[in-house]
Amino acid sequence: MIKNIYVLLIGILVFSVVLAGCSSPKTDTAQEITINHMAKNMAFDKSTITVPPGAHVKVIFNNQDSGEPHNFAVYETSEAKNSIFVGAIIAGMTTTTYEFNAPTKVGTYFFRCDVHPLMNGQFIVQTGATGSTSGSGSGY
Ligand SMILES: [Cu+2]
Repeated sequence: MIKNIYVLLIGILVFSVVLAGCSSPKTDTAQEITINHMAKNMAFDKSTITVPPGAHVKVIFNNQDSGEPHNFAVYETSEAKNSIFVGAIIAGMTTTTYEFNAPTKVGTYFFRCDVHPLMNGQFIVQTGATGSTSGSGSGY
């Protein structure tokens, strides 16, 4: 009988912990951002991409250059030494979706095509950003 009470108490304890876990505020849920990004005529179609810190970023990447390999990669700086995300190279004409998490630290980072480093731009992490792009992009 005493043993049964212990089992019941442990049951209540486990249930309480599970319940507490479920009701805690979801402050750590990453914001989902979708960006359309295109490579055409050996250039990207935008020069800045702005997202909120720690966002889960989906880049729908459309390579419009027939037979030409391009990718999308994000680095800490324009030296392209420390990568944040390196997308697989795809030959045009193809569309692929890249997914990665943006840095949690606010700042101006760098994106480029690894095959054609002159195709590049700024990847900006900004508090309150909703996922926006601007510019006409650089290339060859
Ligand atoms: Cu390229």
